[in-house]
Amino acid sequence: MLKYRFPDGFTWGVSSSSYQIEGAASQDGRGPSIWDSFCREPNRIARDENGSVACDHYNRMESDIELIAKTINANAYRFSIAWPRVLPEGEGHVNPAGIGFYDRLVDKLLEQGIKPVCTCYHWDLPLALQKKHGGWQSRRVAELFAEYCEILGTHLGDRVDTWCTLNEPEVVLTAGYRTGVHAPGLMLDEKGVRQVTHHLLLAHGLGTQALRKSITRQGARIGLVHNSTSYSPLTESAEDISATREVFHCENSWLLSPVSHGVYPAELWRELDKNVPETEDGDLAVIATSTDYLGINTYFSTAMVSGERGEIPFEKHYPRTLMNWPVTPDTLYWTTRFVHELYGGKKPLMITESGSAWPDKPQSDNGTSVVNDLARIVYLREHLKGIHRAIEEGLPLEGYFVWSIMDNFEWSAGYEKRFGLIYIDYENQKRIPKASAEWYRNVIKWNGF
Ligand code: IFM
Repeated sequence: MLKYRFPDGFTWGVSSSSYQIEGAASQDGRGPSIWDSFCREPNRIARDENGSVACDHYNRMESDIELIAKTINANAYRFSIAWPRVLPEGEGHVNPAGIGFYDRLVDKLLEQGIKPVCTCYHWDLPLALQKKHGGWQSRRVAELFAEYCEILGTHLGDRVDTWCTLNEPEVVLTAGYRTGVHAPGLMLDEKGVRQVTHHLLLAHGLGTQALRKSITRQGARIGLVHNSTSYSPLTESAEDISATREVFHCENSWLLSPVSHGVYPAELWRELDKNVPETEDGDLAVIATSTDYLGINTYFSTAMVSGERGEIPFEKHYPRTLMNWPVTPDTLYWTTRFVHELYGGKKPLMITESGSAWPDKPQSDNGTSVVNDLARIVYLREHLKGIHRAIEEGLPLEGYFVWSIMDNFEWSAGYEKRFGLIYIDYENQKRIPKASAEWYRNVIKWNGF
């Protein structure tokens, strides 16, 4: 008997991204990305690791997809396209082998009965665009992103089920252009960072329009993937909920208000004063181009109460993952609820990433290697309860994607932080489905737990 039953047709997915798993960095005409060059700078990445081999997914794609189908039976797979694989210079010449890879990937997914969910940009900008234009500092790159999206739509738009324009613009601009801990490693001033923000939002709008124009599959959906800065009320008193909603809005509205309502928050604009970005007439209408769903990535939330105490220092009370992120399962319920109330309207929502890193290690069980990642199972189970509550209360949440299908290159943290449902032995590229893969497979099979 299931205690948590999900609606028929609920999307159970798994997620990945190109630079984190593909490897094959200079194979078949792929151009360099900003991450290839960033990883070569000493001390940028833990142990000076890089994604040039990663999970070698580029060369193992067919068997990887078969493994996903066999061991997890997910009904959707969210992957990203490496822009420099398709357009080695970021513009101009299309690399047939690059687009061919994604063509085969989409076909393979469909053959295995898995919906393709395609992210156009998950951070691996062609290096040529960084060198020539300064990356997202330039409005031109937003326009070139639209041209790239049109190429993707033209080649894959007859089969891809769901499109994500950008993955987590907030991380791109904060880590890439403010703190410099991600490629391209810049530390711009306030005005520079706001300009990058505006160009990313514009890229999302222009990319949406380009996809809309070029895709032919009936019912295909387009949306943005936003990583929410999440807050949950410590108690469910009306005061705590309303104080938390307010903080949530402050932290997320500068990206989601323009996308959902076509305005930058007036208060933020006032505070920015001379640091407001350069914009052109009509930009906000482009940014707010209608989309079909909103993707949310959330990993943890901060507990809030009303009144002077505000943010609660939860650190002491919660277990932490290997990322040192607190385990706060109610983030999924509250994030969904606040996004819906503040920005969603009737729009369907999907959790496009949720997951945890643990120090997973294979053990021998009668000669077979197994990975007993019980902490991940508990994490998933508790988080899915939040999703279930959101659906029970009528919030339009239609899908959930585990980050990640397999262990991978966790950006500046390198390979140590393992997020996967499938363990990767980087010495020999052996794949070992973890216990959590089997647990998730059963959730999918029963459509609940
Ligand atoms: O690995 C990342 C992913 O690329 C974007 N979202 C968060 C994940 C975990 O840090």
